Amino acid sequence: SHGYDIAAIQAKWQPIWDELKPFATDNPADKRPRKYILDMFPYPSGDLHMGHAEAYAFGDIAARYWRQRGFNVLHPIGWDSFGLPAENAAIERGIDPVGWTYDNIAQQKASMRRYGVSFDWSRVLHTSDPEYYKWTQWLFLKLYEKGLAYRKESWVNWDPKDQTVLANEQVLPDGTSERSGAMVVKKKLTQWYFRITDYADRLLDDLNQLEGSWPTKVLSMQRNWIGRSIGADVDFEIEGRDGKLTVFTTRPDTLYGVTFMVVAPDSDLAAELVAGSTPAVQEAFAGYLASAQKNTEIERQDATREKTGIPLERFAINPVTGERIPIWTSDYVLADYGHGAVMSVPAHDQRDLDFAIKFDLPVRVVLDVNAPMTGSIPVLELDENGMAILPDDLPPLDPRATGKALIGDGRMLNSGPLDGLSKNNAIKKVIEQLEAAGTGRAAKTYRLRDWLISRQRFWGTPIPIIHGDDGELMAVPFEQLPVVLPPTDGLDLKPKGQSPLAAAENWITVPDPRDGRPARRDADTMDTFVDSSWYFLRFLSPNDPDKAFDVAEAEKWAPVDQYVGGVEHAILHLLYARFITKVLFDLGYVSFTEPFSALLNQGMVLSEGKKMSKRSPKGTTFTAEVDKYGADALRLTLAFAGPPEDNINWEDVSPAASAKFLARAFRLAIDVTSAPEIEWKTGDAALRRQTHRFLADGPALAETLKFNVLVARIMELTNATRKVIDVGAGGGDAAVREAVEVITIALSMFAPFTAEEMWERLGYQPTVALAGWRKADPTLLVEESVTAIVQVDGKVRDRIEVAPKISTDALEALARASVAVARATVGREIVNVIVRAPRLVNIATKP
Ligand code: ANZ
Repeated sequence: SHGYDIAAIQAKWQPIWDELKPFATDNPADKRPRKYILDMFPYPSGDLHMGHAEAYAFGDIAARYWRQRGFNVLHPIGWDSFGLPAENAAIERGIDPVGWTYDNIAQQKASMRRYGVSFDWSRVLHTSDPEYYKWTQWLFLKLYEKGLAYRKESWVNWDPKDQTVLANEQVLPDGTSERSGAMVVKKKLTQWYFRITDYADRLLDDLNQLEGSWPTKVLSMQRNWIGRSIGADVDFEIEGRDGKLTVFTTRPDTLYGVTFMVVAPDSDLAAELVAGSTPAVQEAFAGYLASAQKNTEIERQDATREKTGIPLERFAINPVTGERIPIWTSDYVLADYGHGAVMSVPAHDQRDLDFAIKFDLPVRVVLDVNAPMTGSIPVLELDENGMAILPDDLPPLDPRATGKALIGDGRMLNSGPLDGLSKNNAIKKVIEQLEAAGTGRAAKTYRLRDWLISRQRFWGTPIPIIHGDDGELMAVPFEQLPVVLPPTDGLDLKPKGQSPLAAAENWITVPDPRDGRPARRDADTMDTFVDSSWYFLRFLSPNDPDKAFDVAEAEKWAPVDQYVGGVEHAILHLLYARFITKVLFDLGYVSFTEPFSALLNQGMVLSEGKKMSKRSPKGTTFTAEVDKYGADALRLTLAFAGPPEDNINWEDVSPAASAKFLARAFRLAIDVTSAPEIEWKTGDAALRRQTHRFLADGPALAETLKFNVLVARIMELTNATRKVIDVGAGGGDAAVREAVEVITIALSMFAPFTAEEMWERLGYQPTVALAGWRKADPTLLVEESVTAIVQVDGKVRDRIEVAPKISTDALEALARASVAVARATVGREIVNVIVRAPRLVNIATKP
């Protein structure tokens, strides 16, 4: 039929692709160069939504582009299928999380196939399959062996609704759980951690490698999250105690201005200092700690909050002045940053100043910020030391009176040997002085904390550890992996503060590997971010029963050349995957240190200003749109809407217009194949030039992810081709056929079903996906053209667009090939041709 019936076309081609397997990547003899294009794998919560449709469209465009360029492209998909939504659905509806999960996977898979995504379906993985999580457990044990997985007791974020701990990364700035929305509280628990802080410097420094190929915003979010501060650790003696009080400071230059110390109320140090203090202090402290813990970390860091605190009636000794300094506690100091304690310099730190004013503590200025450094304000007169002579009318340095701490550079004062130095020189000098005395040292501190990976939930990877009855921790022997989850029947999955696995008696009790006496499995499961921290490697040998991934395959394919996914993963997932990659590098399993060479964060699809979800207004869901307009029109709409990183307002785009355009493109193929054969073959020169310009420009547009511009160029070429057909050349013109073939190949990236059908109509075997991007003919790529006039016996018969540098011979050939010239010379003999390239051809004839 000549009609464009997208439903029929979709139904026809997916089974053919299944049979031909053009997207499979398992042929070891394949000599093509490789590309690894990866979409972030989905969580199986119901059917695909518009956000998926967008992300998978972009990943697929990239994958299909590189195939057209002759690459062997690995484009796999799997499911991040452990996690709370399955468990919560199971609890709410009394169903099995396993069934819920795999039903949703089946539905999403069917939708992806309907959408025509060129995944290699032989490499599918699910993180909840024992064949997969066996290797997540292996990874855990590797970290454990290296000392990178450890248990510690500390205050953790507790989600009272989901009854589980959360990583810091999962607590939103307003103090609520990213998952449940409940206000997160603090709870003291013994939990498993991964020592990601050991990798803080590398995680930070290696971001430089990604500059230009990751979004700037993501790079800066990663940098801020790691948050490196450079300064010094300073040790203060404590009266009546052996150990020292060490503080981290970015401003060791202000050491002579310390007038009090503050320890975090929820730190071990505070508890210890209080234990050695008076009963009155102990009582006051208990009350203060309880009230402090009601505040979130975010609130505690809010500099504008009214300061609170109590004195501990304990004293520290300043290592450079020997002064006796009172120790206070206040919740503006955080327990798990630096050493959980600060040396307070109220003259030069706003929080310390607010605290000093509130509790009437002394303020001592040690840096004259009125004193401009030599050369910085040239209008001032300098003294014989090169220092500025200050005018008398400058405001006095009195932060207590102004309420404003003195921030900024200047000249040190009241600071013994540091007097007269600039801030930076004072920092250097005081660190030298402390290091010489053994009371301090240069130090760095990070905002990044170790990664808390235990979860008190059922639907996750069991932690492969056995607890002996003497408290000994033992790795589950490798041969016993995977530690498979028990069946859910009979298990109460309701959150109760400890893992439901603890109640699975037959499962939890195991023989002690040392002596066979009864021991217990660890009842917690791992954060699902552990599952997704290494999945991109499992795709390389997804069915290998003997190892997590094949090192040789990793050499061939990894790292990922183009990663595509949402900006919501800008911190968590990417940071963890980067960390695990570095650990695997150190263990010798991979030869690269960054997993994702390039990253695209697609924008959001919005409807009426809100993120489109499964429950979007007007019934616009993924499935409804595909039903209505077809997969190709939906893909094209998303690609054409704007730059891929921009948000799309669904009200501003038109899948109906996309469908119409595809029908127009399709009609070109029909016109080409149904046109009568014509003799002349050179074809419309202007169209050829436009086609080859398109071929020349397309790759750069695709490689810089300017997919919307590429679509616009396809539309342009389609319109130009239509015009040439309609003004008379018809579909038989050689330039028209060439253009239509090029359009079809380009369209295969965006509208694979339609393009496949066009390709077949044009007389080719499937699949257009491997047709290959054609080479542009450089002679047709001249920037501008000039119009050559062709005269026959003095009469203008044709005008042709030609390259300004066209040769005499080429111009003569074009003129002789002109349909108009042919008509004008019917039955006559050409006796002379004069060519003045590029402007004129004069043909003389006689009967
Ligand atoms: C003395 C000082 C004097 C400081 C001065 C600043 C200005 P960033 O840059 O964020 O790393 N600090 C250290 N540990 C802390 C904790 N656990 N909770 C709250 N604050 C803490 O901040 C480093 C500075 O934050 C450190 O330098 C310390 O105060 C404070 F004029 O030490 B400073």
